[in-house]
Amino acid sequence: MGNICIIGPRASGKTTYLAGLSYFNDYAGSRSSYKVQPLNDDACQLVEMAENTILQGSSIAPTRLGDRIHTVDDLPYYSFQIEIRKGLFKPPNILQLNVRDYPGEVFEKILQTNHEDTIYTEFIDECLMADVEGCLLLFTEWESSKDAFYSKLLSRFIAMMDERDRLKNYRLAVAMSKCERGEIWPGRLDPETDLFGVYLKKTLKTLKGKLPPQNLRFFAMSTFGVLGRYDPRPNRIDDYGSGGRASVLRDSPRWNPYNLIEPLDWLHRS
Ligand SMILES: Nc1nc2c(ncn2[C@@H]2O[C@H](COP(=O)(O)OP(=O)(O)OP(=O)(O)O)[C@@H](O)[C@H]2O)c(=O)[nH]1
Ligand SMILES: [Mg+2]
Repeated sequence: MGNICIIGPRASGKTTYLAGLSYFNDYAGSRSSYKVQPLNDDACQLVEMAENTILQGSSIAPTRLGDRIHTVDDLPYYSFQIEIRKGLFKPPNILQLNVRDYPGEVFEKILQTNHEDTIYTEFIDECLMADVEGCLLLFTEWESSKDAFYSKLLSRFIAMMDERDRLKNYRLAVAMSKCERGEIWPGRLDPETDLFGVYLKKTLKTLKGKLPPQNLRFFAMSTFGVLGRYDPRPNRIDDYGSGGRASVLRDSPRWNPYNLIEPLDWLHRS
């Protein structure tokens, strides 16, 4: 099994994360080494997306709720087998990851959800279904207005977990994405204290106040990463033309993602 949902606001890097995970299908540059094998057509297309877009120095298009998207089933659904190894003599953690690529828009509207909005209620129902192990929640912005908004939004999400009896049996991996950014890169070592405890205090308090500690963990990750082990400059260029929300890879041959697998490994651990 391995139904995990990946959610987060617009432009938090969800689709790029999935493309990066698929492209590095045999990766040893992380604390664990891992292999990723696509199991359906959509998942195979993610590798092409990485090759034709990210590696070419372009940005992946936002996932949008357009005219052709009426239900969650119209959104891409990816299925992979992932094998994670932590050492030669330890058995691998093998998971089948089934995940839908939701647009950030549906996450941001959690507070406004009403029963007439089919796709929004379907989104919540699907994320909190009984066979979903947990959720990877990506954040990238940290202004205090965002902190207040995310905190309220997560209170609502947690209330909906409770309504569905998922409060005590649902894991939440909360990650700061794009952590190659200079001002937050040092905070990656202890993201709970040095990222969430500094930049998203209200959000942190809401989560810790309501969820069992064993089901909540904080991560920092970056699909783009930095230029090298001894070169901590971010491997990205900001694309200011798009309002500062878009960035592209700076040096494709030096693409080394940071910490992509760790949240999945934790979410799937028994
Ligand atoms: N600096 C940096 N930018 C990134 C990283 N990952 C993604 N991005 C950029 O962030 C922007 C948004 O990425 P997406 O993957 O489209 O984000 P999303 O969460 O899928 O957004 P929606 O589909 O709109 O919900 C793009 O310009 C990406 O190139 C990263 O690790 N570092
Ligand atoms: Mg997307």
